[in-house]
Amino acid sequence: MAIREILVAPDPRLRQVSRPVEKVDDSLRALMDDMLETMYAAPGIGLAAIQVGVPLRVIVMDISGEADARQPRCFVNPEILDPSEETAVYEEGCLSVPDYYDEVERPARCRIRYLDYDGEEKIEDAEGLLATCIQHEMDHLNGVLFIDHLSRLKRDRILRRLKKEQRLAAAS
Ligand code: K1U
Ligand code: ZN
Repeated sequence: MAIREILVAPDPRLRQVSRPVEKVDDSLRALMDDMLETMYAAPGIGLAAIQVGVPLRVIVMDISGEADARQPRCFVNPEILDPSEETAVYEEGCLSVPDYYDEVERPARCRIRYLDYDGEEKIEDAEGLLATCIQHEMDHLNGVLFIDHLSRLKRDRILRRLKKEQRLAAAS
């Protein structure tokens, strides 16, 4: 297993639409293992493959909040079904938008259809943090960042700050 580099906005690779996985095999499981290790090290509660530069429809997640009782989860080719009319607001962060958190409103509940780590099809009802996190990660698979849900003023300010930090880091 290996910790991979996480892409930071405004890296244009984060704007790609990821392609479906054809087969859940050992090489995909190696990618998911690396993604989990990268997510735990960051630390974060979710990660989409495109955040480590791989444009495949793969998400890993652990929303347990338990460092000594991890509950890693993998979602391959996930689909969101039946998003609720009712919405919920959650203060989101993103490993590709470091050091910024803001409130985003999304459907409060949804159903998720996906393949798991072993390639088994699953259907699951999601609410609370699971619903928020899966929708945030699904956005990544479609080239969308959580800052796209904010005002243009806020988004431009964040992107300016990130560009400046990257300029300074490259110069040092
Ligand atoms: O970049 C990502 O997609 C990961 C992101 C997931 C997420 C967080 C909050 C709402 C929706 C989606 C993160 O994990 S940001 C870091 C974070 O939330 C966290 C870090 C350490 C402990 C607890 C939470
Ligand atoms: Zn994110």
